[in-house]
Amino acid sequence: MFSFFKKKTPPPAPVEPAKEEPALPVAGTTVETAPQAAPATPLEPPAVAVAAAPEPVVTPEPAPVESAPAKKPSWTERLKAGLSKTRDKLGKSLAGLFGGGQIDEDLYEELETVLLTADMGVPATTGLLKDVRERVTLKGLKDASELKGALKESLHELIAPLEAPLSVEGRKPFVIMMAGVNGAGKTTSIGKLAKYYQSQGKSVLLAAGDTFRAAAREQLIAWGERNNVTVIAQQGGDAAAVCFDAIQAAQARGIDIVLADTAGRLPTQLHLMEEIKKVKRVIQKAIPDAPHEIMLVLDANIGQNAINQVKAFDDALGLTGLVLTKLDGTAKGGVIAAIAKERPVPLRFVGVGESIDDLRPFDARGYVDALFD
Ligand SMILES: Nc1nc2c(ncn2[C@@H]2O[C@H](COP(=O)(O)OP(=O)(O)O)[C@@H](O)[C@H]2O)c(=O)[nH]1
Ligand SMILES: [Mg+2]
Repeated sequence: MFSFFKKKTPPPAPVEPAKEEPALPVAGTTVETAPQAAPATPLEPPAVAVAAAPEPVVTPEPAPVESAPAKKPSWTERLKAGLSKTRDKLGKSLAGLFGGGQIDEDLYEELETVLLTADMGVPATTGLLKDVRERVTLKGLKDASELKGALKESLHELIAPLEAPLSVEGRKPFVIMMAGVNGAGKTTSIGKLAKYYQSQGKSVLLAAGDTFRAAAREQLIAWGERNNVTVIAQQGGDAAAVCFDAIQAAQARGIDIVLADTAGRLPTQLHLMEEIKKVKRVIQKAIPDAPHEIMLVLDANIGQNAINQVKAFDDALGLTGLVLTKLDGTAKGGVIAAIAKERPVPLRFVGVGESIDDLRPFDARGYVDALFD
């Protein structure tokens, strides 16, 4: 099941980037997990497949659990359920506001507090209030019950530009590089995205670019085996080399999409930010216009911190897209409005759970409806 390519090259260059990286930065031993001849049922937990791995397989994170196949709730229902905490917080306060009575300054003040509490941030909140006021004046609204519609429209207008679905057409392979802090959901999202694209008939290859922790590599390898996806990994290699190898393998095999995992890092860890810039540069050596997508994965629970992360990673890498995970279980779903206002990088996907289909393209209207209705 495994094939090993031993590459007799000198040890890896130090992480500190030289001005010019070698054309072919290979190091360590490339481990490739080929798809199994008889594919396991997608999403089923691994049976014995992982036992054949060259090292003991560590499963650091719980495997995605498939929700009951019988009556699976629709995505809208799951989005709504996922956003329930944000909605509870917002909705409870808003229900009081929209209950009736006059639209007056007190009401606007309360609305301001509610929006700030949902982590929309000051700039977005100020902008939304101004917009709502204009709508109220324009339409001659008097009653507080009419305010909800105005707010929904304002919010939709604000976040609609974030709805820009990722097109993976026109490039082969289309290279997607993931970035983000530890635990944001990068590896999990790669698994979900691999399934998402496979279900659209695309072939996918994964690059185990989180080379800092052996467990991270094993997590991706185990996932790939379970789901019949090739994973390119290296023992003792560096992330740039793994990604380079993965792209070459994808080119050789006519693979449609390469999903490159990377180690978690904080934007304040400058040496690690340099390291991920190097990963990007080395990917460019394999394909000059790659990576075609640089995605920052954000945990919605971090609320307003998301803005700082988006700005820092965008400044360092030039982000082309975002994934917002864990909208379930957070009351901070309003952070989408803050991103739209302060650094509008397209929000490609949102995650509302650990199950494999809990990641979907962002739909601004669906989000607003799930929040208010
Ligand atoms: N509830 C929930 N958990 C998630 C979501 N996305 C990822 N996770 C969990 O977050 C944890 C960290 O994910 P992981 O992909 O390993 O993060 P990484 O360090 O960025 O690669 C795991 O337990 C995942 O199952 C999501 O959308 N909702
Ligand atoms: Mg990871």
